[in-house]
Amino acid sequence: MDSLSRTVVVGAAQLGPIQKHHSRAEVVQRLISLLREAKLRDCDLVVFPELALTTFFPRWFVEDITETDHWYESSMPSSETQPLFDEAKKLGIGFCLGYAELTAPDDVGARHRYNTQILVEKDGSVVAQYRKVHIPGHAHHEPDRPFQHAERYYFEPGTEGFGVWHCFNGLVGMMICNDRRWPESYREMGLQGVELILCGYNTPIHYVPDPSQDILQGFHNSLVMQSGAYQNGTWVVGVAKAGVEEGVDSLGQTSIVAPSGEIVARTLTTDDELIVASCDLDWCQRYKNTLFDFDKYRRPEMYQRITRQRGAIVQPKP
Ligand code: CDV
Repeated sequence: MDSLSRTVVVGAAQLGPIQKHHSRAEVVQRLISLLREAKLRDCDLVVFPELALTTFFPRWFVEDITETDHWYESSMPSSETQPLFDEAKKLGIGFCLGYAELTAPDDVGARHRYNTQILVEKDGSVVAQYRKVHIPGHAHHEPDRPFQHAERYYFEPGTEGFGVWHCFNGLVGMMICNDRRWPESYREMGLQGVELILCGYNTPIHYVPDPSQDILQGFHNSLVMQSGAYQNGTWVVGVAKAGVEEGVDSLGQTSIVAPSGEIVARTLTTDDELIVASCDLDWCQRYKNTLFDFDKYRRPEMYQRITRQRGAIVQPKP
């Protein structure tokens, strides 16, 4: 990382499947191997997928949610994840990690469950935590499905929105998986000047509510990240947990997308695989200061004008 050029060398560390019987210790060793490879390739920052410490457990439904507490992290780092933090600090590499978070009891004794990503600087300091806003899937058991996607049972939506943080010589934001399909995620960060968006995902190839979308999974993944990057003049790093996990085939195609909307690096496998790109954060200004000069060209006063007049804004579902 060069403070004059503002180039950040980013590693997107795709993971192959994590099966149910794989222990945290085994997974953390895989993450550490990827960190070491990233060091050899001069990375400043390594991005891991959504729920990178466990199998994608929302594919199973259980009546008593507390039986699933072992899939969640109640502290970060914990004794099991501390070796990852130690290794990253020793190597002088920052990282972004997705995991299931179980909070400490609040004022009324309730514990909350979030789909979370943490961002750690090269010196080991925690920059920020982001909690997934757009929670897909369903909240109740749907026995006719070949597999569940019960994220709405296992996670509450985050309430803190889409922040951006000064770190890695730039302005960095986070989102998680389904967030990447929503223009609002990028725009919220774009309006704050974001230059690098980090996103982990688990995307089953088979989309149960509409299987006609299965063949389009790769296309839609690229479509949303490329347009989000271009329309907001930002780098986007999308990192998959890929391959056949507990019988469910998931998309790879981990990608690093430039502010031009071009994919500059993409994985070739559905295994553990590191791709690397030198991300020049000053490249963002070429788009932010020209076609997408928000101050000059955006027309916020026009947006939602008609829908507000007609009272036709779609309200969030309870
Ligand atoms: N983990 C996810 O958020 N997955 C969704 C699937 C369910 C569509 C995704 O947007 O990839």
